[in-house]
Amino acid sequence: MPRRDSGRLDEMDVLFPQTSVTDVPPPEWARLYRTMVLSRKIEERLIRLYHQAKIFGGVYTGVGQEAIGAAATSASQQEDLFAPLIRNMTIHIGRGETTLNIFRQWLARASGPTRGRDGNVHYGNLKNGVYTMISHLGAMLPVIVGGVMAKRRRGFDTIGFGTIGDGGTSTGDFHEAVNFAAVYDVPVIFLIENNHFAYSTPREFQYKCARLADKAVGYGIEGYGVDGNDAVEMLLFFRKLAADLRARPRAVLVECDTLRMRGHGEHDDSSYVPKELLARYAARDPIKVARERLTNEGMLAAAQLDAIEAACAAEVDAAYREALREPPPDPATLAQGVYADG
Ligand SMILES: Cc1ncc(C[n+]2csc(CCOP(=O)(O)OP(=O)(O)O)c2C)c(N)n1
Repeated sequence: MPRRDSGRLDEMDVLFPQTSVTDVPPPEWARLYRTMVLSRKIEERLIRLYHQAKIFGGVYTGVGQEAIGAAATSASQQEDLFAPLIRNMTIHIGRGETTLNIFRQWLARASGPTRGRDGNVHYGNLKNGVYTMISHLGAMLPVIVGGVMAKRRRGFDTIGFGTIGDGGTSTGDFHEAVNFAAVYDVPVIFLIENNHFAYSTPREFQYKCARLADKAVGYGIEGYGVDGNDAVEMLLFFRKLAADLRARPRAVLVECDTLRMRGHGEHDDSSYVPKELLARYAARDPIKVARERLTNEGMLAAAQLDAIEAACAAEVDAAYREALREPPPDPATLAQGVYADG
C-alpha cells in the first residue's frame, strides 16, 4: 500500500478503502504490462542504435523506471494532461503515441513529430495530452499547472501529471509550480521519480529532508511515497488518487522510489552508482515485479504476458524498419517551422 508520508493523516483511510486488484479488469492490466514491455524494447533498440552511431544526439532512457509512467497513464483519462521528462517513454506509449512515430523521431525522419529537426527527446503530442518536453528541469511544471487550469475553465474534468526527478525538485520552477497549484487547488499530481541520482549527484548532496514527499507539508498539501518499481501497486493507487482529485480538486506530491538502471545517458558509464544498489533494484526490476504479481494474483496468465512480449518485439522490429525506409528532411525545408511562413 502507498505510504502516507505527510499532510492530513486522518484522510488516508477515506482515500484508499479496500483497494483490490479485482477492481481493475484484465484488459487494463494487459495495457499496463504492454506499456512497460514496449517501452523497454524500444529503448533497448535505441541503446543499440546509439552504440552503432545510428542516432543523432544522445540517448536517455527510463530503463528500470517503466512502472511509474505506465501506471500513471493507465490511470488517466482522455482529457488529462502530462508533462513528461527524458525518462518517460512509458508516458508517450501509455498515452497512445505509435512506435513508428517514436522511431521516426529518434531517427530524425521528416515524417516524425519534430519533422527531423530534433532527433531526440524533445517531442510530445497534444492530441494525446502530452506536452513536448524541454530540457530545462522543472520548466514544464508551471506550464502543466496552467494547462490544467485552462482546460478546467473550458469545462473539462482534467487532471495533470507533471514528472520531475529528485534533482529537479531543487529548481525554482518546481517550487513555484507546486506552491501555485497548492494555493489554487489545481489538480496536478507532481510525480517525483526519485532514482537516487541527479546525473552523478547522489541524493544526500541534493536535499536534506528524509523524503521528498515530506516537502508537501510545507506547501499545505498531501505527500505520498510509493514503490516506484511496483506497477500494480501504483496503478491501484493512481486510480484512487485520480478519482479523488476529480471529486475534490487539489495538488498532491507523489514520490516514487526507483533507480535508473543505465547511465544518465548512454554516454555515461554510471561508475559512481554502487554495484550493491544496482543489484538490489535489478532484483526488483519493474517488469519482473509486474509479471510476478499479475500471474501470482490471477490477473493474467503467463501465456498472455508471453504473447504481449512477442507482439511488442514484432512491433519494434516493424516500426524500426519502416522508419528507416523513410527519408530525412529535405535541406530545402530547413527554415520551415522556424519562422512564420511568409
Ligand atoms: C534547470 C536545469 N539545470 C541543469 C540542467 C542539466 N541537467 C540535465 S539532467 C540533470 C540531472 C537531472 O536529475 P534528476 O532531476 O534527478 O532526473 P534524472 O535524470 O535522475 O531522471 C541536470 C543537472 C538542466 N537540464 N536544467
